[in-house]
Amino acid sequence: MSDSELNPYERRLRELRSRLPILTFYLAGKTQSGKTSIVHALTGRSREEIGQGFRPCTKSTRIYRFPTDEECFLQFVDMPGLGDAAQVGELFANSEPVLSNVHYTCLMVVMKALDTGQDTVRCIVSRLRETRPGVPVVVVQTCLHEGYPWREPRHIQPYPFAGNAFPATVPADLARALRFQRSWFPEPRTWFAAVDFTLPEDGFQPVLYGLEALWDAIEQAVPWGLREAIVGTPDVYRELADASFRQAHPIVVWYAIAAGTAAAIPFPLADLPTVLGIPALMARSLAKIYHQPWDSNRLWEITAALGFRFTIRYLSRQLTRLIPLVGPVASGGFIAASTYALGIAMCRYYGDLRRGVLPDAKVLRRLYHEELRQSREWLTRRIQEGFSGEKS
Ligand SMILES: Nc1nc2c(ncn2[C@@H]2O[C@H](COP(=O)(O)OP(=O)(O)OP(=O)(O)O)[C@@H](O)[C@H]2O)c(=O)[nH]1
Ligand SMILES: [Mg+2]
Repeated sequence: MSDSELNPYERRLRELRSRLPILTFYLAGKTQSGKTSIVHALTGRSREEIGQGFRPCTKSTRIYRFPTDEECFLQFVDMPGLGDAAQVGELFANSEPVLSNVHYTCLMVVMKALDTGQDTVRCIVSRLRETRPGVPVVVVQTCLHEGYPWREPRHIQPYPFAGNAFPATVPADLARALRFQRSWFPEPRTWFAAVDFTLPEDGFQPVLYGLEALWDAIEQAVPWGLREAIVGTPDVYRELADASFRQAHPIVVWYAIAAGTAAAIPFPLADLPTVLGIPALMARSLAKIYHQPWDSNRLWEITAALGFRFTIRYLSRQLTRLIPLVGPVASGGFIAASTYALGIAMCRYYGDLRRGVLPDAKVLRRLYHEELRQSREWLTRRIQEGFSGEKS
């Protein structure tokens, strides 16, 4: 969309984007090693959507932004067909346009558990260690069942691959192969996860075997609260879980961070018009996901019922006084948490409408206040990151 087609709030949001923190995963691995399957498992998006979503970025990279190109707090940079070491050297330099935002970076190395020919991938890791030693590395070992001696589609339970000392339930050859691959990466700030992300028709249960271990590795490598941002807290997820909510939740997180960041820009530059415009933009995005008509009057009904309008008006009047008292980041955190809680209430509202149920104001208020309380701390951390420079 060109700038002239945007409304003033959208235009301000576009300007604000460069300040929003983004987490970048570089995916390094041979073709067919399972890179796209990992993006699918982490984001819940279908393999087709992800395949179409990857755009060429540089000569040797493609990029997939999540949840959308515009509303993005996470991006995956796929490095397909890296043939030789010379290309690897260029890679990080060539990717600088991707790295213009304040962000966290993590290299995810993907290899089939039984594949011992990994020279290029090993070269990528050592090159990265030289140029950017702070970047954490997560090594993902895929296709575990290729190392099972039995024929039937059956995984080892309980999941035995968490540490490096595998129990006797792991076939000896598979254990040896996994340990051998892990021995290539002795440096600190390296985490490992063994997974088998099969297709439903393969007959294995669970289909995403090892996903918990992968999340654990990611949370240790990049303490960003990424899982929370993608799927929500267990409470909110239990209450609202459905396909639309999975789509909607990361969008809500993005708007919340955007609103908080706009509010936290040191006064007198604090971007209040953007803060005030965000609820409408967020509601419009959510209405689309829930296949509901967009109607701004409805939005003002919900926000009034929740006390959200009061909060924002109050804050915008008080910001001059609040910022010196609690600081811009804490004020931003409060705005972010209010926006997040409003977004969650809207998901409930639109979800009810879609099911043909009349939304209950009491339920919306309860959700709003619960989420306001629970989300403040982690959203404030995200905003803090946006203002404190590059992390890795
Ligand atoms: N059994 C099993 N199959 C997997 C796993 N990961 C990926 N696959 C399958 O392997 C094939 C390739 O997976 P992708 O995720 O597309 O691999 P990729 O690295 O993105 O491949 P390119 O984009 O071609 O480089 C697909 O058929 C996947 O279903 C895994 O952990 N276990
Ligand atoms: Mg792929």
